Amino acid sequence: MKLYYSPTSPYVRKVMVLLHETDQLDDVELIGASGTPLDPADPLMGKNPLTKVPALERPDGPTLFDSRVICAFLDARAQCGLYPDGNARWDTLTLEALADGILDAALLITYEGRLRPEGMQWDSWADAQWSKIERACAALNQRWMAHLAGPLDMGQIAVACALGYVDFRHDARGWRKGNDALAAWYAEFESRPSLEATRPPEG
Ligand SMILES: N[C@@H](CCC(=O)N[C@@H](CS)C(=O)NCC(=O)O)C(=O)O
Repeated sequence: MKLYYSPTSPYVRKVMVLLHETDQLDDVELIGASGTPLDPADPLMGKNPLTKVPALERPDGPTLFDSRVICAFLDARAQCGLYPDGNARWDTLTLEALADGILDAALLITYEGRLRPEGMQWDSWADAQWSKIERACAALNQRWMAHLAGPLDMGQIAVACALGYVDFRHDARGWRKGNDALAAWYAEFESRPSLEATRPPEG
């Protein structure tokens, strides 16, 4: 299989952490495909019409996207149970959606600052995206700590990748304030070898 990837993409990181945790790294060749909406990555043309990473090309089926689909596929392939059966599955999927929502908002702030010409940037809009992240972090801190402390699942991996990206690009906004339990959980979780091996490079 070929994984179209970017080393700084937090969505790709979800997949990479899963590959580490489920011992499937050797089954995937990494193909660099960093791009932006303004400058789509060439290797993704014909693979993912949305020209986003991650995308997973398979020898025996259509290319998969997005990160949630790829993670569910790879987990099923290795039968690792990172998406549990029964009622717990809906909690895991909701937690992953919450984490991806943090990422979506954080990426929009990044694009606003990096891609939009300076005179056209709109601080209130970026602040409104940040409000989503604040509400999501508060929800994690208040309602999801028992789940985060439980057996490893894809929801936890997604939350760690989301918080890692917020640290990476928007550290100055200070997501830890008022979220002590979440910050303590993250401090421990990010020391897992799979998280350490996939930390984004500076820049
Ligand atoms: N919902 C998608 C989001 C993927 C995404 O936005 N990836 C970014 C990199 S972090 C990208 O490829 N952006 C290029 C673009 O938007 O054109 C997923 O979960 O995989």
